[in-house]
Amino acid sequence: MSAASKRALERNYHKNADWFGVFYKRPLTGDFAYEPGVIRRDASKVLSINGLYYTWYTKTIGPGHGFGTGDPELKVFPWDKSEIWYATSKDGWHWDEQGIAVGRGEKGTYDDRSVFTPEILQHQGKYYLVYQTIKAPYLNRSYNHVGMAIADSPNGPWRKLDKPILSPSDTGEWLGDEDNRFLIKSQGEWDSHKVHDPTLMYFNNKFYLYYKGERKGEKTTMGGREIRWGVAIADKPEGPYVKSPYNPITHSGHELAVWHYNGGIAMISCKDGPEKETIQYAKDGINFEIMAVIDAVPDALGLVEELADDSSPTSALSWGLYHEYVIPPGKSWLQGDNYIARFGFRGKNDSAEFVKKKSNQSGK
Ligand code: AAL
Repeated sequence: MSAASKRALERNYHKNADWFGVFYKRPLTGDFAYEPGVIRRDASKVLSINGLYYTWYTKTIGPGHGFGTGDPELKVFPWDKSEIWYATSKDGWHWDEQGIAVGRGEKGTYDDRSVFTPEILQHQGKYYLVYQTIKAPYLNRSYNHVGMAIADSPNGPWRKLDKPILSPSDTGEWLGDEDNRFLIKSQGEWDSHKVHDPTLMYFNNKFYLYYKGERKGEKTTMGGREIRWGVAIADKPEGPYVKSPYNPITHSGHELAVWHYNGGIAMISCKDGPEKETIQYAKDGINFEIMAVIDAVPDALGLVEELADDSSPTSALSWGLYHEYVIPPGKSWLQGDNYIARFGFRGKNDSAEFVKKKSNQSGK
């Protein structure tokens, strides 16, 4: 038997068709239609509250200029100098921007430069926003942390916690004083430089905070950037969050979307790493196995919370939000815009011939 066949059997390549499917993309109307010069990106999950859909996202104005411009006030990345705004929709197609939810902190606070890439958890009548934070000045070696804000209504007001709920491990050591994140004496742990893309889940009567880790002296591996994910667990939503001894729990995924399925946790990853663009499942929320390999996973998926159900592992992906880049000719992505659009997902169960077969069986 060939090495490939041994691998195929070992990894169940002939199974799990019900976890497979195809993404498609559609534009949105209203305030999520593309607006030149405006960046709307990294939408959170979509919550359905009193018949209205809600989502939270990163919003800034104007191009990024990268690091080392000599002007510390110039925007570095599209998500620099960001605020977290929110929008609502009656039908999931036409969106109305409602305003700012969480802004940057006062000068000198841990989030005075940027708050961005939010995720939302609704729990026992309260709303918890988790998001990335940066303190000025924004340098190559700046640490990124995770903040939290709490509200009794999706329309706010939001009360920020006075310090981050999650921070990089700050292990490893930089080499020299040049503002270069690749010059290191030692890399330290997998999340020694930044913690990103927080996703808060209530699971097994505890709060599971999934997050991406970036490392000092980041290397390139067989799957590209060495990007890994971990989980930190708390008994209370405000924390303290304790990083799992099992971390890292993935070795891939620039952004992950996470949902409840069949008493466990499922997730899908987009770019970066040897297991990028896979759907994975962990009954314990920690030990993930690959269930499917998917093409062209859109960027920064915002799933619709209420769609997750146990009738199919991919119901949660039926539709949701993601973001597109608009890069002016001759310019780099740094100087481009982002707008939020809508994805759909056709699983095996949605294919026409399957639906026809199903209806024949049920005689409907
Ligand atoms: C996004 C997310 C995080 C990164 C940047 C903005 O796609 O992974 O938020 O920091 O890119």
